[in-house]
Amino acid sequence: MPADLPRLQRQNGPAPKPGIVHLGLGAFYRAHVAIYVEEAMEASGGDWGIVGVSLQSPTMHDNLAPQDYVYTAEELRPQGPFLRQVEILSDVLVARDDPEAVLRKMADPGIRIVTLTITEKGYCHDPASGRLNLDHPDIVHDLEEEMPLSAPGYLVRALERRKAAGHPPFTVLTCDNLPDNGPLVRGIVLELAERIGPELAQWIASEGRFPATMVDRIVPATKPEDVEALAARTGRLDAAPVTHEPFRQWVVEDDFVSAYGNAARPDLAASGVELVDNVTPYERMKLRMLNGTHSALAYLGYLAGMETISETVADTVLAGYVKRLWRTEIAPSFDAPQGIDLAAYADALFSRYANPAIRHRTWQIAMDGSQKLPQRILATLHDNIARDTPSPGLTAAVAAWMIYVGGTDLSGRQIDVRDPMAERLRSLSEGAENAAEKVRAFLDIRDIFDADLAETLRPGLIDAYEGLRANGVRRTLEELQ
Ligand code: CS2
Repeated sequence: MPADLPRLQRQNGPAPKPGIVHLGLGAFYRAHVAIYVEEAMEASGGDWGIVGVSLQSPTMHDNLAPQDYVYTAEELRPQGPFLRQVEILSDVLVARDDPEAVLRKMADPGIRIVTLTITEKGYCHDPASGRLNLDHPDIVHDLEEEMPLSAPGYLVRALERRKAAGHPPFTVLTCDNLPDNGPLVRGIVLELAERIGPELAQWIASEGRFPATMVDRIVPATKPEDVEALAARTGRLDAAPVTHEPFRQWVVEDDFVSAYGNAARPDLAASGVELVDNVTPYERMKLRMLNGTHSALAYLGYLAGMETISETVADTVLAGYVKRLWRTEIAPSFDAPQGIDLAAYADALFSRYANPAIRHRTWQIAMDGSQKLPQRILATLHDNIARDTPSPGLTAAVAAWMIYVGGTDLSGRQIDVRDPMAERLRSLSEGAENAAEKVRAFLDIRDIFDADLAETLRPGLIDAYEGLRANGVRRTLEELQ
């Protein structure tokens, strides 16, 4: 890091008074929700400063504290970057180091919303059923101890304190790419609360609010070279900038805790948030059209030796593949939200993927596939089977995932697989003799595949797995045309 430069500083006066606690302070949130909230406050006021919480790592705190929690958001426009200094964070806490400080802040009546970007695995649920996983070690801990480890644990214990103090609950606003994310987190919180105290669960069920949301902006992980390039450009050190594409979308179900009246949420519409009664059609479109093809391109692209998403769509075979996926396998599987033309949506996605300024690594998107596959790809496969429509492209994507999590690429090199199930997946693959056995072993994981889906997918998956291993990615995909 270029340490001899002056540090970034706050420019617009003192930090705003907080109204939001955010769990899981990563690049996505800082490049998306935080900017919407800052713009809403600029437009209409209110106390909507954000206290960020990292559940595990002190890195974000250590990078941001010396610059008073301000950071640069670098919008990667094709004609060159546009810089914005974001000043909405008022503090960053590290839950692992000081859980009491986090609970105290979440219980403060000035906090009216708790937002979450904890990634799929942070919900400690079973991805196939959407229910709380009571065997998850953090949940086992949180049921025994008052100081939680898991995000659901923090939500329940903080709500418990608010109930005891006679304060209304906060609205829980999940911003993760999960299907029906609001009802999902509500179910998880209620299941945990029920075990801690039925009265608490009843209070949360009647007073709490868990609006669903659809969030969208491509935000690659910040790399050391991004920090250096920015410092060279501005002459100031920002240890934690974010880079992001120009596009953004946030659709929010307008259902916040009513006790706070007009102060229940920032004026989100003022910053372009779409407030709707039902987020599900938007969520389904985004998870299937964007995240589904992102994951497909990540596994197939990685196995084809491609480092970034823009490299995958610059290749004619993969470009043809993803366009066909949208047209023939994904778009026909669901009803578009009213007024949206899915062909135009797919064209826009293609241009977003092709932006060469965004270096979004296939390896980054390939992480945590066991938690992502069900809502991104398997739900589409399920609906296509019900409609009797073949899905050779999505099947090839699932086969590529199976090869990827087996831990060895098509040339025999090791893959650094990051997934909460990584060890189990690798040992299943290594313990099976041939493609057919490997596919069968993966399909038997009920946390990911339901039994009927597994049965129907098996023959096609074995063919695709063998095809990819024998002929490589490009030839296999060419043969699908
Ligand atoms: C990506 C998403 O990493 C991933 O799995 O598919 O982070 C994607 O970039 C965002 O959902 C875009 O809104």
